[in-house]
Amino acid sequence: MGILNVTPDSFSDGGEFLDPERAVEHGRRMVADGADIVDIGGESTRPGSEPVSASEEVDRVLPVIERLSSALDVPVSIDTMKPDVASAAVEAGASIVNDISGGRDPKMFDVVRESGAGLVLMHMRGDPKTMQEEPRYEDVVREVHSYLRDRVLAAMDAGIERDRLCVDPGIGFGKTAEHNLRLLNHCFAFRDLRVPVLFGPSRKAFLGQLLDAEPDDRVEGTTAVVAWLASRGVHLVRVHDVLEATRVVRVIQAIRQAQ
Ligand code: HH2
Repeated sequence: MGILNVTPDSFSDGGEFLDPERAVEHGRRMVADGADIVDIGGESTRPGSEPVSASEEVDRVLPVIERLSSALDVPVSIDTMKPDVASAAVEAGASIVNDISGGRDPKMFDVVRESGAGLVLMHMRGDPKTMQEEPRYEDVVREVHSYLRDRVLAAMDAGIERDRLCVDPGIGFGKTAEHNLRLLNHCFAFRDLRVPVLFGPSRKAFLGQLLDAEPDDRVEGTTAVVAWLASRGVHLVRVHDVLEATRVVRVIQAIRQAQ
C-alpha cells in the first residue's frame, strides 16, 4: 500500500502533493514501482496534529481520487476517520476505507456496508492530538489484539462481511517505541483474527529514535521492518518508499517459496 498524503502538514511528505497534478503523478509512480493499493489521505494524523473539517478533507482528496481511480488498475483507498469523507471518496471511486479509529463513528460501518467497500480497522489509543502523552499498557499485544478482535466482530454485526475486513495494530498511534517494537515482534499473533493484517511502520518516530535519523533518512529502517513483516507472513505494509519495499518483499517471497 503506497502512501499519498494530500496535506500541507504530514510528518514526512507534507506539502509535497497538495497540487492534484503532482499527487496523481506520484500515485502513478507508486503503482509503476509495485504498489497494489494507493492510500490517499487529506488529514495528517501525526502526533499533536489538529483535525481538519470534513469539507476541507473532501476538497483535498476528491480531485485526486477521481483521477487516480479511473487511471489506475489497482484499488484506491481513502485514509479517513469521517463517514462523510469516506462516503464522498467511495462515490468518487475509492474501493477501500482505511479508518485509523477502527470505526469509532458508528456511521462509518453504515457507509462501508452500503457502499460495498473494504475496510481497514486500525488500533489507536486516544486521538492524534494527545495520543503520545504517556501511553501505557499492561500488555500491549494482548490489549491491541483484543480491541481488533472486538472491532472485527462489531463490523460483522453491522453487516460487513469478514472478507471485506483487514486489521492494523496501529504503529505509533498511542504507543511508545518499546510498544511498537513489541507489536512488530509479535506480528504473527494477529493472524488468528482470520482477516489480512496490515502494518504501517513507514519512516515513523520509533525508527528515528533507533537510528537517530530524520523522516527522509529512515528508508533503510523502514525496509528492515518490511523485511521482518514479510518474513513473518504479514499481508500488507503501508509505505512511502514503494520501490524499496516491493523489491524486499519479492526477494522474501522467493525465499519463502523455495522448497
Ligand atoms: N499511519 C498513518 C496514517 N494512516 N493507516 C493505517 N492503516 N496504518 C498506519 O500505520 C497509518 C495509517 C500516519 O502516517 P502518514 O500518513 O505517513 O503521516 P500523517 O498522518 O502525518 O499524514
